[in-house]
Amino acid sequence: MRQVTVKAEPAALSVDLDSAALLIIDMQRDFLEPGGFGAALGNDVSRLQAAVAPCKAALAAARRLGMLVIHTREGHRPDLSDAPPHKVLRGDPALRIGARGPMGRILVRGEPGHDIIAELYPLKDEPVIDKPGKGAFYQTDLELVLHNHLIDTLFVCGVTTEVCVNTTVREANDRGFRCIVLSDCCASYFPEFHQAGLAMIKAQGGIFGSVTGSAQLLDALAAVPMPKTA
Ligand code: TIU
Repeated sequence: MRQVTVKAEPAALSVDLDSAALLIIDMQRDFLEPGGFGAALGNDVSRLQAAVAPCKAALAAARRLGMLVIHTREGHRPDLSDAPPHKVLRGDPALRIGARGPMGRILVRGEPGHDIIAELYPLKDEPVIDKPGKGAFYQTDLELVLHNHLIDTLFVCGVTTEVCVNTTVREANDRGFRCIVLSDCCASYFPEFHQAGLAMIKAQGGIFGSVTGSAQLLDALAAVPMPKTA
């Protein structure tokens, strides 16, 4: 047990780092870079850049302490058989899921745009969960991976705050996982939705989870010794 106290809202939390994981949601080129899915939906993708440096700092701290780090990616099979037709048919046909863009086929697994941005690229031993939906538990083995690692608490980063982060936090909460969302490690194309998305999580005594910042997490982790290597 490596117990730390993390300042958070609505209240400070005691966390055993050996039962905690860092979950980084959909920090993919398709959402953060021009020419991908986020841009195809009409968004200003530069708004998501704010989350990159805080995510990088949280990732470095988690890796230093040997915490489990899990990455997710939203995307579909090349034949789109796992993509609901109404999701595919939305928007301009030239910019739909499966259409060719500057980073390959939009939101399709194996294409350059589907991959995680270089700054946060997963290490070989870090699980990457490919998910067809917004929630990271839907039609994936994330819950199994967490149970096998005896994880009960998730520090959550990623994009976008009100879409894939919120959906995943709600799914996690119903499955008994405690979520601590790192506010500056998340971002939205809509600043007001970012704020509202965080407010919804921590309202009512933390109805879906807690919210804190990367600085509060780094403070809590600063004094923790690195794990003993075998
Ligand atoms: N559009 C939007 O805000 N988000 C998504 O479509 N997916 C994720 O949030 N990852």
